[in-house]
Amino acid sequence: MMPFPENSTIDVSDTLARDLLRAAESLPKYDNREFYSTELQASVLDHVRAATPDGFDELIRKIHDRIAQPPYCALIRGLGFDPGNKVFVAVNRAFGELVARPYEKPRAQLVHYIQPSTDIMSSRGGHESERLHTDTADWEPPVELISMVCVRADPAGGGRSRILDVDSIRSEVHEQLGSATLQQLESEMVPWQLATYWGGGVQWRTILTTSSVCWRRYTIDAALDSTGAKLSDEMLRSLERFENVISTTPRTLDFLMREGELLFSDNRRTIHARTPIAAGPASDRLMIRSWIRTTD
Ligand SMILES: O=C(O)CCC(=O)C(=O)O
Ligand SMILES: [Fe+2]
Repeated sequence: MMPFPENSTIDVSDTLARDLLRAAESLPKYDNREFYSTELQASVLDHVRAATPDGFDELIRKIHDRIAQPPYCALIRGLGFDPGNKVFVAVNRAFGELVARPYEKPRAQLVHYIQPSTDIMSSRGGHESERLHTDTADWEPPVELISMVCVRADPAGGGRSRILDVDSIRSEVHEQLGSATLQQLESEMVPWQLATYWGGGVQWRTILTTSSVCWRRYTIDAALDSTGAKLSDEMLRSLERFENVISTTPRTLDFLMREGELLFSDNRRTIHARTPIAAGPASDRLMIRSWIRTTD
């Protein structure tokens, strides 16, 4: 596997980090629930940005540039984060509206707290987050952008981040499975079970396009179960082989996020996972994530 590419990382100066943190800390404390308001998100953005508009805008522009190029993600080092998540919300809101499933503690909040104790087990073994996937594959359309900050890494070095981009996926599928399978995955639609809080139902879409990927086997299986819809044996075989290719390719990025590092990834052009955490709920690993609906 490959390390995170150095040219997709961004280092923030101490001065910029300090100015943004100070501006965020001068705001009142907001409850996580209040951040569902996109107006509040925008006012936090305006306030934090106002501390140093040029520095802030340059940082956002750099992140934008990195996400637009393969491997469609960016790792930002050196930012300082407040416990009330206002720096996090401000930086994220510069890209669009922060969105989440309806409020429900402990897992569903506008700013998501990802901890081993609330991980979802996979019926196929391990945890769902350990398989490469698209986030919100059960939304139509799935969110465009994911942002995640590491508050505490797993002390034992588990929970390494993995990212695989669509260009690498397409090349691997082409090389390992051939052009007919690549074409099949671009043209044959599969059903996706939509979340009950969006009214349920099923959306049909392809796994690949020339510039995007959507993958979460669990969501496809749920749709097949709920509708009784059938895919051809050939397509089912292609899905197995696809999963095998993506889970074994050496093109996957593999890296450990450290405290204070912020990762942005394009949820349409990458799939991601994390490695297992041996101590399970006993690990105090904490990641904070948000989903961003962009307008581009
Ligand atoms: O824990 C992580 O690093 C990522 C988890 C994840 O991908 C998810 O919960 O969707
Ligand atoms: Fe995820």
